[in-house]
Amino acid sequence: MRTLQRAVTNCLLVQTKFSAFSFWNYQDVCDIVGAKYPAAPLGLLTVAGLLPQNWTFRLVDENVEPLLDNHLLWADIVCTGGMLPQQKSILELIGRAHDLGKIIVVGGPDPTSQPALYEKADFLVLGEGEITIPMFLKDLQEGATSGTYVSEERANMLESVIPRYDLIRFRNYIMIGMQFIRGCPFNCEFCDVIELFGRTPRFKSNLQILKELQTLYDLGYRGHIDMVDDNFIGNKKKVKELLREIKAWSVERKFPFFFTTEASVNLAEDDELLQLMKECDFRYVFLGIETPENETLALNNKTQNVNRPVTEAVRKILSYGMVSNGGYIIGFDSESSRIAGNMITSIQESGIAMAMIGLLYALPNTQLTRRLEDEGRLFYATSQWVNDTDIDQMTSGLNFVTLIPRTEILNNFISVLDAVYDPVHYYRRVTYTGLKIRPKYRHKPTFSTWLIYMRSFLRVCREAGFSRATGLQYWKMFFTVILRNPMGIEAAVNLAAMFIHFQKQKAYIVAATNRSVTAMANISEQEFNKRMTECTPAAVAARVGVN
Ligand code: B12
Ligand code: SF4
Repeated sequence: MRTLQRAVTNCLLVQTKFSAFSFWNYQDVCDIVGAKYPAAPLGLLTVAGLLPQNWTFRLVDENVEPLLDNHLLWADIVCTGGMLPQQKSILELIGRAHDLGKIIVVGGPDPTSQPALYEKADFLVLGEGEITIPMFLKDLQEGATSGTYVSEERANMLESVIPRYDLIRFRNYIMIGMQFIRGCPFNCEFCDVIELFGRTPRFKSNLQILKELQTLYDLGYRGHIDMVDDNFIGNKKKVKELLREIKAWSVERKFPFFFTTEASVNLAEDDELLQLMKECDFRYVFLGIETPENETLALNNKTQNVNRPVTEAVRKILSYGMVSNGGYIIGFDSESSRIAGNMITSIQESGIAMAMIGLLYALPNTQLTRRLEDEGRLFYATSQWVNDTDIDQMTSGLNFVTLIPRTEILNNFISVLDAVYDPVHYYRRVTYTGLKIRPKYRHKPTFSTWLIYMRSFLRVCREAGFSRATGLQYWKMFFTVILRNPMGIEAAVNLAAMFIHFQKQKAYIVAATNRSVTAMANISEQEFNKRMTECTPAAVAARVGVN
């Protein structure tokens, strides 16, 4: 084999497929706005920035276009990686690359958490690429044909590279990701972020973020940037400094971008921070709410949410022009028998339209997984792709012996989804958002983008306004908001568009969960748990053919 480092190396980066029925794959909305997939593959763009810049790169995102044999044949080296739901597609790609005689390098969160599953890859470059890619390149230069690279060391974010944003077609995506922080100071039991990235938040420099913004600007990108941080406000002092700089940069360039991010609920307690976010044109914030029950929050170490009234927080955030989305989990050991009702009430009262409700999933390599393993309650099979099941929090959660009867949890899950994604209830939350929001959008679309917005708006009117399920609700919401708070109509129509995806996704999840409930009726819970816990890692690995 020729030494790849010395030759002109053709490097193919492949973002493999996600499940079509994920909460996050709002394909209908992509179709409406003329995109192909919601989010660009930031991990691989960063990897491209870390590899030798004399290599020739090509990126194929299978969520956007098919991966052809010709793409693979062009490559000297194939790089891929990603999350748990991509496990099946990554394993398939390893086989396909090998069939065509190609070297394949695998990295990213799932391979880092479960390396044994990916051992057929030639190179496993795990953890943070900033640390392990140089180790891999050194070996490659010395003629290595395989290897595994791990490191306890954390990357110095002050030395970050600029992701190779030039490798994607912007129009394929609704948003482009950018990362400011890695790590989170909190300690939620179910969270893998603190295992992968640590509990001390590490920041890029403000200058680095401005360079990344400038790169996107120079490449001609305009529009939506998602700050992919797990908790953008993990260090409020730092983030305020950054926001002041982003604001000055944006003013000079007439606000080419608007932003979304994830934050903890205590965002609502800091008016200065909210004001700065508003001035930079932040439009959506994802809040990890998890459960309305304080005892459960406390038992899962999510103490930062205990006694924090979500309804007030959401109202406050709306008053600064930002829509809150929320993440919720069902299936905690300690949740009460009233959890379904409590969650529905909490979501309805808060007015959070986009509520991502999942079943508790013990992600590999978390405190929760280790505890369940110690207690003999973990199902190994469900963190590994077996048969044709998607690995998704909504369809394959509860990968452990539950203390509350499983069927009860599944029925609670169905009740919450049915209620929250009932058109009347959903549109009530959209109307609330539309009436309460006080936006001052700084980013103004170009004329051609404005035309796309108008076309998208007409499509939403057609699909939501003339649908039997939502027509009445849509027009009622539309006229209420436009007459009483016209500045809220854009946010409200966007949320209405999302419902086109949510109603299909809900139907899929409810049907899948009902199938699980039916299956449970034919087997005792004890027998089910016995079978699942007996499926050891080695047995599962043998079934998926990884060793
Ligand atoms: C943004 C984000 C999303 C976004 C966008 C995803 C996208 N397409 O870009 C959305 C909201 C859609 C999303 C959804 C989900 N996510 Co998510 N997400 C993230 C988040 C917060 C940031 C990812 C990111 O862009 N990071 C920045 C880049 C630069 O880092 P990176 O991708 O890790 O890449 C680095 C290394 O991993 C490595 N690397 C990566 N790939 C490769 C490849 C090679 C060859 C090499 C050498 C190295 C390498 O090098 C890079 C530089 O260091 C992470 C948490 C985190 N802090 O990373 C979770 C995270 C990746 N998500 C996760 C999960 C579980 C999900 C969901 C399944 C459920 C959920 N939590 O909502 C869904 C499924 C999505 C779907 N479409 O079906 C887990 C993955 C756990 C696992 N073991 O796989 C994470 C780690 C945390 C979490 N619990 O949420 N997610
Ligand atoms: S706040 Fe979010 S990112 Fe931080 S530990 Fe908890 S779940 Fe993880």
